[in-house]
Amino acid sequence: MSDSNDKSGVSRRKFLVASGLTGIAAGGGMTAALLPMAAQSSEPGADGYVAPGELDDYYGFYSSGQSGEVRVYGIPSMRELKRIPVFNYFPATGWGVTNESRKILYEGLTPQGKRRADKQGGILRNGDTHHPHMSYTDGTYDGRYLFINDKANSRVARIRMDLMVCDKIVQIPNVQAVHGLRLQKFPRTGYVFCNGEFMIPQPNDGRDMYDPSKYYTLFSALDGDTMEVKWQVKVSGNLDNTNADYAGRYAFSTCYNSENGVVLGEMMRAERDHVVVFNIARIEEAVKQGKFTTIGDSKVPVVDGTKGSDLTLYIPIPKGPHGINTSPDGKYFIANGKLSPTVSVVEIAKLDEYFDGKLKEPRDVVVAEPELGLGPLHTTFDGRGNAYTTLFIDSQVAKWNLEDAIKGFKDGKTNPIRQKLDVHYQPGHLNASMAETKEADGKWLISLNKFSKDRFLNVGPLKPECDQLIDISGDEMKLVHDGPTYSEPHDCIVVRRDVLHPSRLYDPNDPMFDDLKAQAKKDGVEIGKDNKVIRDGNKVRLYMMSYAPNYGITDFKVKQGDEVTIIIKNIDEIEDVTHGFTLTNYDIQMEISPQQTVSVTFIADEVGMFWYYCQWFCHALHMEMRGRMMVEA
Ligand code: K7E
Ligand code: CUA
Repeated sequence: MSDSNDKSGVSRRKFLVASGLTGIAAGGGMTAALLPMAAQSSEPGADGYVAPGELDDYYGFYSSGQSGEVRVYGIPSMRELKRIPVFNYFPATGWGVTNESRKILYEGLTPQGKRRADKQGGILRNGDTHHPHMSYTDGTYDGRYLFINDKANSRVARIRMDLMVCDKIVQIPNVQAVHGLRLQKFPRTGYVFCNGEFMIPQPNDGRDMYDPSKYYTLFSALDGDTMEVKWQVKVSGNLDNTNADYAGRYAFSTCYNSENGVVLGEMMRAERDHVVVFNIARIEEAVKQGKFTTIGDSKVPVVDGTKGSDLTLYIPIPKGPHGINTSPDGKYFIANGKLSPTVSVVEIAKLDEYFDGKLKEPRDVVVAEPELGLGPLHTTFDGRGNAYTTLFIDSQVAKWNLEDAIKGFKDGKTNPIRQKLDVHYQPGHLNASMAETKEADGKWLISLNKFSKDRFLNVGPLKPECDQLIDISGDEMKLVHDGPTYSEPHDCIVVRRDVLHPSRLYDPNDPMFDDLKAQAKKDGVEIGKDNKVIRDGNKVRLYMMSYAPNYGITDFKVKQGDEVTIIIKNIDEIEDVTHGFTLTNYDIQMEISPQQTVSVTFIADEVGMFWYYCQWFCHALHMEMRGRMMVEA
């Protein structure tokens, strides 16, 4: 079977439009009404319509806010394809239930995080994902990993793109609320940069908590390969969003609380806050030379990047800047004013000049500051020199031209604004196809709107958000689709489908199964060949296979109080034949996809007979796929 993610998208698309038009000709008025844009437009698929059975051209990877997961969409159809559990508990797959997922959720926690998790049965229950970003090689997506922040419990997770499952989670020490997250784009990822949003007393052990003048926060760099925190930078003010250049030299973060306030009024005082630029090479050098401290029980090197340090540059920016976005040509970054109607354009080459001592004033790096409208939050790009900025208060997306903005900054009259499009309503992030890479292709733009109000059937006080699909391939932005999403994707990236080559089955030789194999070897069992119950004191390990519609073991007995571990390999090799294991009234449920091995451990504390069954519909005899556990007193 050929790879469905190859570059045949163009021909599929042509076929789609051709068949759509045939349908109109043959089917008369009804079909034409369903396909209005296809009939009018010469641009293939400009309506975003993807016919049944057809595949999308792009993947969308969405965060999910307070739901704590990552969602996978097809773009432009806006069809939701998958939810990847990360910081949440997810019964359908057993995330937070299986031994394998619980290890991922636990082992990267800080000592404080482990103490918290221990009190709650070994997991933290909440997550708040904002910023999903895919690993880079040479300035574009390489399809290895997706990284995502957790603001609620200050964590960063990594998702393997071959399986679309999370394989590592680390809690960042010495910070609260990991918010902004972006990746090193060159030469590769490399560093995962993340912002601790809130300032806290350091160490946070009760000593300075009533003295906010002692609070500060840290910018962290972790290694995307090992998921170790390599270094942290102490900063002045707080940290909101972050981004990196395309040369591997700088990262930069917005700050909305340069006042170091702890209540709203204090945080709003200054007319200008700032962007702090991190000079990566200088920070690495300082760490190498031992010019760092550590905080509390953390061993992570912390360098001083507060105002006056030569590791950083503080650029004054009006007022409470939020999003920060690098143009795909690598020349500029844009800080979005939020409380100021302006966005500030910084020329990245001028950062070199500043750090070389050739520029005196930090503001000398700003080359444009166009006024776009009320509440600019985030900006994206089409790869043709245009930028698109969400205006939260105006409920609009503003399209503007970067070179004209720079010209206008000099001559005081060139107007960079090309178009403003109403969106519905209150947009936060927006992202265009491949816009976070040097391969920005300017086809589709998603506006992630915080409020849907009247756009969908009323479902009570808590309503979905409204993510809108906008065609940006032509001179004018065209709104083509409303997509409801539920609490609460902040951000998404739109990735060309040929970047990714997900597996169809698990690979039984994947190192993720090594721990189970080692245990099985000690027990004299071969996973996937044997169905066996091993007793080891009061520990019972049950190894079995699943294959539609059977479990390898349909009856087993244990004694009350035994610690029981169930290890199941799904030996089916047919794509999409997923089995499950649900132990009724024992609150256990997990997924076993083809060629996957999973395990779950529990105490058999309730005496009696308990059915287990397969909860993923796998076969005509799926209802019959079950067995009994006997727990003897
Ligand atoms: Cu909601 Cu990126 Cu967390 Cu802006 S952030 S809107
Ligand atoms: Cu196996 Cu349902």
